[in-house]
Amino acid sequence: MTRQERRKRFEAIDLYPVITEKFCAGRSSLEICKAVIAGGARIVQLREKDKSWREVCRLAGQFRELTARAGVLLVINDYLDIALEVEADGVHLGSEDMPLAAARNVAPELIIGISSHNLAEARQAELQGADYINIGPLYPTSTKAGFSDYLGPERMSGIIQAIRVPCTVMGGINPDNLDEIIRYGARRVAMITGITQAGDVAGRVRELRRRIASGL
Ligand code: TZP
Ligand code: MG
Repeated sequence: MTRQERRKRFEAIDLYPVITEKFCAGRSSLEICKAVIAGGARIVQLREKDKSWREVCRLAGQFRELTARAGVLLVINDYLDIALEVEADGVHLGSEDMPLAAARNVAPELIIGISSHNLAEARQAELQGADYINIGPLYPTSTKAGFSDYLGPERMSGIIQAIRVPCTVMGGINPDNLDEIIRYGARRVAMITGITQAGDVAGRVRELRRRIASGL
């Protein structure tokens, strides 16, 4: 697939499940990947911070098999080399990862997502050519250490309105605060634990997608 085709499919996503095995409530990340696909997700991100390169690469290959079969986009967090190795659709990079321009040189056909924590960072990522921008954390969350400044729905809304490339929003989003962020304009919602810790993951994905779509 070309980058343009990938970008077009990215634009149409609603829910963006991000899978980290240690937040999967004792289940394997592969099992959770299968469940999010069964629930109708159109994209999955593999995000592993504590596993070896080899282990992440092995998991990424398994995620690729499942997602390719279902026509689901696959994005790898942090590791551009693994994204290329398994023929993922994209890579998600933060401020401590490979810079966007360098990643683009190496991988011209991948979509590149960039993390931002405020409007200035989001604008900079857009100027540098990010394919999408993640905004967060919106609310306190146990999965993202070292933050004290949470954006909340109003600042989130300001950033979404100021940016032209697709924005995803993340951080502490769950079924209880989803309506609020939809009211403030969120249309692409990324979640780790709001999905991976659900008892019925496929059912949770179905419910969240329906609620995001109904906000359109
Ligand atoms: N970036 C901003 S918040 C976050 C990341 C990776 C963690 C979100 O996890 P959860 O469980 O959806 O709050
Ligand atoms: Mg990173």
